[in-house]
Amino acid sequence: MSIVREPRSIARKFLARPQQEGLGAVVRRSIGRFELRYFDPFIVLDEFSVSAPAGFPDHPHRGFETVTYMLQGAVTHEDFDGHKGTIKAGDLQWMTAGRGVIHSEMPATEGIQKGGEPLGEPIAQLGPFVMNTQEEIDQTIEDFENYTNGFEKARYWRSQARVELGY
Ligand SMILES: [Mn+2]
Repeated sequence: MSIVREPRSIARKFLARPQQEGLGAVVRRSIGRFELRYFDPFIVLDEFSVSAPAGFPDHPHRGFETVTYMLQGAVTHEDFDGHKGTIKAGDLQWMTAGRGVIHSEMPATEGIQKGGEPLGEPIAQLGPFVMNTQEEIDQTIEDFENYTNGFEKARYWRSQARVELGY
């Protein structure tokens, strides 16, 4: 572990404005917005404050890990591999998207989402997919659309949250 001996100056300040995400959800994105595209190893840092029925229903990920830390309330995670669980204030969930996952995160009261240690890898990102090259992004879209290479279970799976929402 390194110890910071010299205070570092603030390089840049900007406002993480609220933006729409998921279904009627609003997030304040700091890392991952125009002013701070990447902050290795973090791709996105979202702070969200969401009440039911808003949330983040069924959506895909590939190529990175998500860490969700709850400050207040609770959020229920479901994924197409049959994992389901609810995290509450003070709980942390770490999910490895690996080569593909579809999951839902519903509903949350308040939380924060971020990723791990510096990787120094090239990054190609398109929405919920984070890879190293544009070719891999293109392949991911193809896999997602054709339910292949990790997205096989996406064809028929629907989260219970989504079924309850009726769409
Ligand atoms: Mn997600």
